[in-house]
Amino acid sequence: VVDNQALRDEIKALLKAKNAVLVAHYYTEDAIQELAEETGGVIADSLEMARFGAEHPAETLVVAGVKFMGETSKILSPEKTVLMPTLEATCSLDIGCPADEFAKFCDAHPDRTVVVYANTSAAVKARADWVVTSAIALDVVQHLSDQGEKIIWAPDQHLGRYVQTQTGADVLLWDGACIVHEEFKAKGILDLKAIYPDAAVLVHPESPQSVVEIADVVGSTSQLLKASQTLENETFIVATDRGIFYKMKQASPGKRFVEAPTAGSGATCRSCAHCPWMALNSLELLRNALRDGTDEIHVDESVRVDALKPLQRMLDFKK
Ligand code: CIZ
Ligand code: SF4
Repeated sequence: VVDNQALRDEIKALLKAKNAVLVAHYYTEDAIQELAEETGGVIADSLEMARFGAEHPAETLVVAGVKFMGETSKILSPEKTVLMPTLEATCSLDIGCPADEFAKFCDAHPDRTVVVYANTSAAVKARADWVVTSAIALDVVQHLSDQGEKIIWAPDQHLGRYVQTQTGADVLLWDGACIVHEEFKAKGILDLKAIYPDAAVLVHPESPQSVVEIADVVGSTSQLLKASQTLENETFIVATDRGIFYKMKQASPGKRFVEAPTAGSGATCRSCAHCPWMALNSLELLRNALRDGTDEIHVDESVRVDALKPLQRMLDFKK
């Protein structure tokens, strides 16, 4: 489309003029992921987005994703300007874990180490001992459990239960959920397996336990992407946001990728998974933010300093 092309050209010129780089999540629309690729930015999960943004020399980071990802970038790179296509893009996990209530919960269990998922506000991270993403959650909790530590896990109860099951750690769960992954249904996936018996089932651990139990591979977006490349199967049933298909198809053009159903009522995918907040990111809003400097992320300095500690712990752990 000509209009789209003009918009893309405008964004490319603005990125150069503002010494900015585009950091896009796997769940954003194809056009945004393409643009990140074409302009020397990155398409990544939240862990790699944060790392990339912190290490890149650009003065401005444009973070296409949801708000906690922009905040994480700002926490790690306070000297950089962090823009987002829209600050309205949030996350049900972030919403479901208000900082004041969470602080009370932690205060009531002072003997527990506080581990929070990256999908939280800066203020919640500031109350934590550790921040983890799904790519690193098992390793960190195993490490803590091996040292005899008892844990508070927040906010995603499904990921928390998965981590608890896999590590045997003593985990107290907050009761949050991702509205996208929580909708995947084991029955719908099994119906699809009947059509594609050789398919591998790839599941993000924010999905319910019954879905995790029928997975061939459970992992973060980056781990599922890797599995889609390394496994020999021709067909993959994928239980995560369909935005990931852009990279999966690009990496393995000969393979078939099928969206895991969320309706549970049969093999036809009626309401396929796509995060409504990720979907708010558009080329147009991205252009506006870059052009006008709107939708800039600000994090209170005292919160930032406290949130940096558990985040840095995660980044150092992985090295
Ligand atoms: O579901 C999300 O928001 C994910 C997978 C975030 C991330 O860690 O990349
Ligand atoms: Fe949050 Fe789920 Fe959307 Fe990810 S997919 S940003 S966890 S609501």
